[in-house]
Amino acid sequence: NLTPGPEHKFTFGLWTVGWQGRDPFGEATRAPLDPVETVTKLAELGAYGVTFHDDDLIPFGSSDADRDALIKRFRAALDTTGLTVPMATTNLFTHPVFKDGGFTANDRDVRRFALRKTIRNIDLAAELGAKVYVAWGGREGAESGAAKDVRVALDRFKEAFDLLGDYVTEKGYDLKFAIEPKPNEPRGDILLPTVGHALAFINTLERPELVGVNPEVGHEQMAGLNFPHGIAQALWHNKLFHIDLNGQTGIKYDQDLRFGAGDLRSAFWLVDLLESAGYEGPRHFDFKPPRTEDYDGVWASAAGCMRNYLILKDRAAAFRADPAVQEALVAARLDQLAQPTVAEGEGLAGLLADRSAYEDFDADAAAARGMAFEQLDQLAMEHLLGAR
Ligand code: 3MF
Ligand code: MG
Ligand code: MG
Ligand code: MG
Repeated sequence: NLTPGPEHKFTFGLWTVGWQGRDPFGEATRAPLDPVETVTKLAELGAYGVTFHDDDLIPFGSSDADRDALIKRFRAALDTTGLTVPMATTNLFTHPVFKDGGFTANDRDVRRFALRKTIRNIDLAAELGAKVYVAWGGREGAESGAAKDVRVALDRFKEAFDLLGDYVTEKGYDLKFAIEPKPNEPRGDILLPTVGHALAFINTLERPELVGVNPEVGHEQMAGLNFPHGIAQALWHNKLFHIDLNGQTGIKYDQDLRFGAGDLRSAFWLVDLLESAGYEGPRHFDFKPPRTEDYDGVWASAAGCMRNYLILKDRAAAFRADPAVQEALVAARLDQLAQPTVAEGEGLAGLLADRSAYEDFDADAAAARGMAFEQLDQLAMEHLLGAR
């Protein structure tokens, strides 16, 4: 079934299909998109939900009356279409006031403003039923050494998440936070640059259970990392609270290609992982339809994200169901990897007493065993290419 529907939990940011194509070298190539039109169109295409930064829905500096009116017509569109809002986030990067960051700006008044701006949108997120609040610290970073005392900035970063955790707890909101790592762009270097950095940081918080990660395909690949490996570790820590799906071809600027474009093999292993691990969160697309496209191209690109996910899901299921693959997995000894190295009951003493583990172990014979990984990987390739 390659037709997207709400059961697939596909979601899109207002800022994705709404990207007007402004880049560092060129002006917008598309007219602004009304959030109500986005909601209507995404519902038609089979999406489950829509996500937004505060400023995507309510332009920065709007009056309270304008804000209320904008929220009201957005809500009406959600009610009409049945689209949900599973996640919301804060824009702490566009306005020049955030040029040195939000939660870790050197200027204390800017940090206090960033917290208040976030809290205001958290109230709206909770009202709209969001379960996850994403925090991408795009401007939390530096271009030069002495400009940012990173250890002190991390104190401020922790302070911010501790305060936000206090806030949602006091309010009784059923809302968790997801930190979105990115190595660079727009800052020369961004704090919490990868999934691993973010996971370690979360352990220092007062309420670590409230905070997980929102990894983005392209962001990890910009750092040359294996995205499915990062996702596997986030899942292993029970910290995959949300995900940003898109496409990227290697270490370069943040391309935000439609999902499935870019590194296709990595996308295949990612879908295989999400589906076999039972990830239940939204499949959220954070992509940018290239600025070459008009609105027909934008909607074709959005539809392509969902269709590519479903095609890959189908290919991954066929791969897992193939008896030849199951044999190849055994030949590659995945079943052995699943066994504890020291058996239960055997204990450390058993290992130390086992002469076959060391004194009589034939390292050369073990070294001579092939791992049979190439046969296994070729089967995956053939499933991915539709040759099996
Ligand atoms: C930038 C991003 C962001 C985040 C968003 C939080 C503008 O590279 O990926 O998109 O995803 O701010 O959801
Ligand atoms: Mg991004
Ligand atoms: Mg990106
Ligand atoms: Mg993102």
